[in-house]
Amino acid sequence: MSLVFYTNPLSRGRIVRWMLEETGAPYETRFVRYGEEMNSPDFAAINPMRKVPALVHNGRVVTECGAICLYLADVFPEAGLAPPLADRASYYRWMMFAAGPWEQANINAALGVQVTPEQSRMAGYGTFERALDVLLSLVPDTGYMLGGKFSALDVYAGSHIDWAIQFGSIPATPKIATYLDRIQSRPAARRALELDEAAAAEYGPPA
Ligand SMILES: N[C@@H](CCC(=O)N[C@@H](CS)C(=O)NCC(=O)O)C(=O)O
Repeated sequence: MSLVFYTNPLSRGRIVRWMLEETGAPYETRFVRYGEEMNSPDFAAINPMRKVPALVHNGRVVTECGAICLYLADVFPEAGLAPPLADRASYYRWMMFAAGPWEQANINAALGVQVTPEQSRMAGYGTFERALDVLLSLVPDTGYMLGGKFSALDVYAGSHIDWAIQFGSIPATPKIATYLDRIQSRPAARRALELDEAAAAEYGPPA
């Protein structure tokens, strides 16, 4: 079994690192520096978008954080990170919501892109406010986004919520902070953070 993780420690790759640590599977990390290395023909052959993260599993490439999380949950079922097949409606629904509408809403807000009411009909996320309301409706008072069991949705959508707080897009209410603490205090989440923090100075973005 070969599992190679291409990432930069200061990137969305942190989501995938956490997910990899949750699976417990052994993997090799190859750090990719921003700029020349990420735009090199070698890396473009893996991800023509020239972005991290990317995963190569037994020669097969998976890119896009959300897709990688779904993929890892399926490839390592013993880790119990995906609900049973018959019970995946909310799982798929909210993974895709976080990867599509929410991500676009958040990035546009961060870039200062405002959509008019007419344009919001065409924008997949409608308005930032509505997308945010929906995202935050996933935060549970107790347990996890899908109920009593932690899943890849907590890794992925939980990371989006954490990043939105860090970027100043949303406030950290006590309920959100309690939920984030619940998921981020997991041993796998802590290990993942330590690994990326340790590599950040050497491989982080150029000054
Ligand atoms: N939609 C992609 C986004 C990946 C992405 O934008 N990665 C950034 C780092 S967080 C990147 O590699 N940027 C380098 C560049 O564009 O030069 C995903 O979810 O994986």
